[in-house]
Amino acid sequence: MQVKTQNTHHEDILDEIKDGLKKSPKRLPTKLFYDEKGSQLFDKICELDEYYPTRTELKILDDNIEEITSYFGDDCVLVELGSGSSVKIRLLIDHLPTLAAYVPIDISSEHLLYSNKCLKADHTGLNIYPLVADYTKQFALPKINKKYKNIDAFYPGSTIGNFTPEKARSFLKRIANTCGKNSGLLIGVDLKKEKSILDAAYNDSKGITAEFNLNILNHINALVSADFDINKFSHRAFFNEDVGRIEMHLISQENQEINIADKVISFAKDENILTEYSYKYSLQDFNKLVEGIYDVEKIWVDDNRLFSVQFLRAI
Ligand code: AVI
Repeated sequence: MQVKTQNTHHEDILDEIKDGLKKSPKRLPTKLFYDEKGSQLFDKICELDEYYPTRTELKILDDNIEEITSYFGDDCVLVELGSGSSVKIRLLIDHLPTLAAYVPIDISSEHLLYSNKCLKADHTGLNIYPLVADYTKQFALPKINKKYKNIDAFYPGSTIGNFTPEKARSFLKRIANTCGKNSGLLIGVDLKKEKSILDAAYNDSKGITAEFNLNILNHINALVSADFDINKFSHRAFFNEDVGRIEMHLISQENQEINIADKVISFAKDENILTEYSYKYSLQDFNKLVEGIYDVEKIWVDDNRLFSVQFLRAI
């Protein structure tokens, strides 16, 4: 299996961190949640009783897989944006018997190689073209040495919600351009719902989401030799109904100064750092978001209308 690498040259993460901490309110790049520990904590979040998105999306896929895969058509190339969802991708691949090629894209080469080794073992004839790339930036698909009819992408988990709507639109435009006119996009989109359900999903009783949020500080300590003490910050997450998003923050428990490389950054007691947005959409909101880029061909939802899986077609 040949692995291609693109666009992952290290932009200066230190500058990104310092720039974010100069803003008011302070903020940190959401992508820094996912070091090894953070990825393990995220896997645990996906299994929590309160965190409904993962199991709900999987059930929607499982219950409707025949109909869902009929939208992909024969001899397609399946592009997976972020290849962390091996159960879901296996379900798709098992129901796409004429699949021409599978292109998993992930920023982590270890992750990509490991999950594809497992997949290859069960699907010996499958043409896999792993691509190490940051799919949130411009990338080019690898050259596929097999005839195919269409390209269809898969973007599960409602990760689209972690972009602001403006950035989500530019991201979707880029994916539609890269995969081409008439390409499909099967996407998971978390829906607006009662505030209490959303608040609980990001404030679980075992404190795993709090640990996940605080871990960003340990990751930064290791990355850029900073000296955050996670015991001096606390987790705060809530659904902001006015703007339709979960906001995750870290709250400074006291007045403190943090060294980050050659800089000293002051935090006042109760000052917050924004670490993540997770936008929730109504079906109408999401239709509006993709307008002019994709047509929404089909929407599947669960019985409680918590989550949606949508098949979009690039215009
Ligand atoms: C990855 N992403 C879709 C998750 C979400 O729900 O926005 C990340 C997450 N943050 C806290 N819990 C889960």
